[in-house]
Amino acid sequence: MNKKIDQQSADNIRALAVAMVEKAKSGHPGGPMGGADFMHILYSEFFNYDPSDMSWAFRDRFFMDAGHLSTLMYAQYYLLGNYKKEDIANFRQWGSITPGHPEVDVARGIENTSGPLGQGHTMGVGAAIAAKFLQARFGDWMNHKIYGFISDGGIQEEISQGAGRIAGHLGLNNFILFFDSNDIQLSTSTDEVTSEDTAMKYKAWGWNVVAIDAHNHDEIRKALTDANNETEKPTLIIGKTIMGKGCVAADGSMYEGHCELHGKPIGGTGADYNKTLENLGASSENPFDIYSEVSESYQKVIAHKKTKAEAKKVDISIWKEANPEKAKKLDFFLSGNLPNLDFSTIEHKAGLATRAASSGVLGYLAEHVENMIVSSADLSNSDKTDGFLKKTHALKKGDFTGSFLQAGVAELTMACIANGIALHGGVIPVVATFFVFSDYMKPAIRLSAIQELGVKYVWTHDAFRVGEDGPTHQPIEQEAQIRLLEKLKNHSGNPSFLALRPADSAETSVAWKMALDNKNTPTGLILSRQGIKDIEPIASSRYNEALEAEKGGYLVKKVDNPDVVLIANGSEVSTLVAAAELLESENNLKVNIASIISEGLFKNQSKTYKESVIPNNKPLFGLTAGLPVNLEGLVGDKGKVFGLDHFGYSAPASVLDDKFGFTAEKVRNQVLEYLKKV
Ligand SMILES: Cc1ncc(C[n+]2csc(CCOP(=O)(O)OP(=O)(O)O)c2C)c(N)n1
Repeated sequence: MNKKIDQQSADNIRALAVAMVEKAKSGHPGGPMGGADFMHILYSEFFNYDPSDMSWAFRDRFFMDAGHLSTLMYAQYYLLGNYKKEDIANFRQWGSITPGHPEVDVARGIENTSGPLGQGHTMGVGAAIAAKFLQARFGDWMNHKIYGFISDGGIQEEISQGAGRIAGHLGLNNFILFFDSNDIQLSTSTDEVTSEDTAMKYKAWGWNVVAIDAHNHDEIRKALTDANNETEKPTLIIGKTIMGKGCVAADGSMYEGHCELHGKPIGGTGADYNKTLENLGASSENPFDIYSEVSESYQKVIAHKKTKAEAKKVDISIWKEANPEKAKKLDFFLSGNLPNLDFSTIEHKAGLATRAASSGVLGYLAEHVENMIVSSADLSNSDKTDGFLKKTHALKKGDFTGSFLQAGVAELTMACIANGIALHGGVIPVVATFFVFSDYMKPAIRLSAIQELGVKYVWTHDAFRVGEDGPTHQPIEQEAQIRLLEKLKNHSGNPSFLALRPADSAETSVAWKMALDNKNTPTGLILSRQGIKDIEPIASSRYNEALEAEKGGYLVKKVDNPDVVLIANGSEVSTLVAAAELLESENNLKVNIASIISEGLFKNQSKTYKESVIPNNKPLFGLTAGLPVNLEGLVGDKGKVFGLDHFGYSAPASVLDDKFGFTAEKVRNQVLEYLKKV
């Protein structure tokens, strides 16, 4: 401990943050200046990781909530050798590895993408759950910590209620959240928008809460030491900080604590850029330099961390030798590979709702995939994740041997937790709710997509056939929204989401297979509430034929030279089968039917394949219980899509089918009308 060097290090971080924002002419200097002391003490004295092996599975994790404070992380990891000077000087520029808000980059210490306030620390809660899950199976030697960093904005975001409740309820003592409490936010000071007692709020959720002066290094040390020793509860360290700590005006007076320091280069505020750098011990000619004494000190920090990690790795290899079976299993979990699964062996009763078929698959997975956490937002008996739950038990405080997370009614929190579980690694997250409530999850789905995480979303009650519950519970426009993500590429150049709406039980088994095989993007399974007549196999077994869904779409009914090709996904495929029977028996028409489980995946197939399913020289008719746009891209200008263009109504599902025109008879008539015009 060297007071002078600690002060210099924190000041160096402040100066770097100020300089990065000034050069980029964009960013947030004031917050990082306040949080610098905490970061330096955390990273130089507490945070365990191996600088030569950044993706080491048993490293501590740092989950940033306040993504606008990315300079804080870049400056800190620059001192730790993960960035070069030019990276720091290129903050927020095209092609740089220091973007405006951090994106997942584990090799450099960036564990999560953050920016939308509130989600970052909730991902930390997810990572803490994953760590506890693994610890319960492999032993307490696996005692790494998950640190979170949150600001006033994140504390105010509604999601912090879900994260706080769940972390407290589960007793996540491995989660340590630092709250940079500077009482300033973007447009106002906090007292203009809130009068809550944040400490009491977190205490009420079962947290250990401590308030400190977070510019006082000894207080930071004590808080972190106590938090690390906590055995029962997550810890919230409320660190009082000063926005723009260290800023100086042109006349040499201090210029700290001002709202305008939050979000613009300090040269454009009452502070003076050069005077501030000078006050922080930096040179205005070389503002991106690491001070020589700080550099020396950090070399020692890096060496010490390596030595500590090496010692821990020796302990781990001793454990592995003594526990070869467990070690093998642990390595397998961490590899991200799947065990051998044979979905063809899952038997479904006839005519199941696809949510019920999914329940059967989940029961199979509960017996064959040991590292899955399935979660439901208080709907497990409706979304049928209870098929999994029946074979395990829920996670609870002090007992993480189960594999089910009862998230309570908190869809967004649950989805963010799933992102955090995926980011941690070693555990596959599945989250479930009604499809209409995917609306409550959108911000997290978007981050699953950006971060390229293999989260599995299970959405049941997929259409107006929810029935009596009425328009609030009947999804209409949701499929169109989710399918938009299939059209949006991630930074690896792939469709950022895989949306699967299976047509019957066999396709549901295949959809689950596809979901598990899809490790690099999120997958959504869109499942029916009502029973569906199974599709008849054409030649072989129904499951084998349904495997063609892996190409995104295929023909479930095939004749030579059809008069019309009918197109749908999900339960509308069986409606088309019923309509086709009428068209063939009573109207003497020849009909093909295509089941397109994922438009995005289908569009990526070869032209020849696509044309073998949806020919461009035949009349095309699409049926969807959602907006017509769901199928317009498949049917094209010459075809016709029958869908809904209004919200649902409260009535029994069969009545709605009739009123909305989704009976076999009415669909047949629609097809005939259409054929008259082509
Ligand atoms: C969900 C969400 N809403 C709004 C914003 C825009 N935004 C960025 S920072 C901020 C408030 C910043 O206040 P605080 O969290 O206290 O950070 P500090 O001022 O201490 O830097 C807002 C509203 C955001 N990033 N995320």
